[in-house]
Amino acid sequence: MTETPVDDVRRKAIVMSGTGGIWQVRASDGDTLDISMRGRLKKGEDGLKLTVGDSVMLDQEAPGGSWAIAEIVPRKSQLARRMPGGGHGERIVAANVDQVMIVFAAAKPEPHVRMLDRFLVIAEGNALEPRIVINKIDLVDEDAARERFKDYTAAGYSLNFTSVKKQIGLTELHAVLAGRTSVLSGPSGVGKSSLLNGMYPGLNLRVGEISESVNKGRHTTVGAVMHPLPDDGFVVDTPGLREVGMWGMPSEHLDACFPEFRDLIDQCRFADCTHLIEPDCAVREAVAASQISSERYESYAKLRGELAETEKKWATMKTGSYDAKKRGR
Ligand SMILES: Nc1nc2c(ncn2[C@@H]2O[C@H](COP(=O)(O)OP(=O)(O)O)[C@@H](O)[C@H]2O)c(=O)[nH]1
Ligand SMILES: [Mg+2]
Ligand SMILES: [Zn+2]
Repeated sequence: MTETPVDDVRRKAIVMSGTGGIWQVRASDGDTLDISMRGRLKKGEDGLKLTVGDSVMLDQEAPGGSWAIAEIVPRKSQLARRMPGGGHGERIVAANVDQVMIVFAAAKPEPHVRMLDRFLVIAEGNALEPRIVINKIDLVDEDAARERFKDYTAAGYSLNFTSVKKQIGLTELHAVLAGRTSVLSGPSGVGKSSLLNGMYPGLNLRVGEISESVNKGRHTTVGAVMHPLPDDGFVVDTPGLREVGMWGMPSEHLDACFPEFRDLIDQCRFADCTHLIEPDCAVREAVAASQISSERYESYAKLRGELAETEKKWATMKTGSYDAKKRGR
């Protein structure tokens, strides 16, 4: 059963969690180790900072000695939190992610579609496939719940409707997670931990924790934790995902983050159409003809405004007036 190490002195592993320079990694033979990085890597000379989900090579300084992370294998994808100005302050939430599961409750707490759209844009902006999970359907009429989220089906998203309490949709969701690395996101209290426990009883995650709102600052520094699944997949639990911004995204890229807009963008009269005020805008025409949901369009308009605001602020900082203000304090 045990996989042979890559060679006598090197082993392949995946980073599961990490704090204060000590990383918990899972070797390909299933061993879990608490280890640190070789000094050379700590400085990030290859421009990569280690994060949960990273695939790494371990080695031993001397035969029989302790293992350390010697190399980070290039990522195939990542979920990043970006700050204005490109690389500035970029923080990677998780690496090698296959899909982002966005979990909302059908009720308790009431789903906010504006917030759902924000989560979708974060995933789209990172070129990751989002999927939507609507949990707690035992609290509402299932048909009404499907009707309520029909804009998302129309936009091309896959939805799973679940109830941990009544054991609805768990087998389907389980199949979606198997063999893949998924980031679980969504507001607190929607049942993310309950869903994972329902599908994988061995995980024993704490339910009903209000960690996210109470200890926000602390939890964002602690960061994401990855759990291995019995069927070869991984699930990343990220307490702070709500804080993961899309604020670094250039505002002109936002339209492409709404899949139902994509085919129309080229049909606007102006190549740089913002889809807010221009004449002959194919996106607004589609909204007027009810081919695009006006709710989704409202989300777009609101987020576009936010991104433009951030860009303006950032431009002011760059020109030095921000520094001048700071010195004046
Ligand atoms: N009625 C109902 N309650 C649920 C369901 N799933 C979770 N809950 C409850 O919702 C609360 C929050 O669940 P939790 O898993 O901690 O949510 P998380 O913050 O998203 O991880 C707990 O009291 C759960 O018992 C469900 O399908 N139906
Ligand atoms: Mg939880
Ligand atoms: Zn347009």
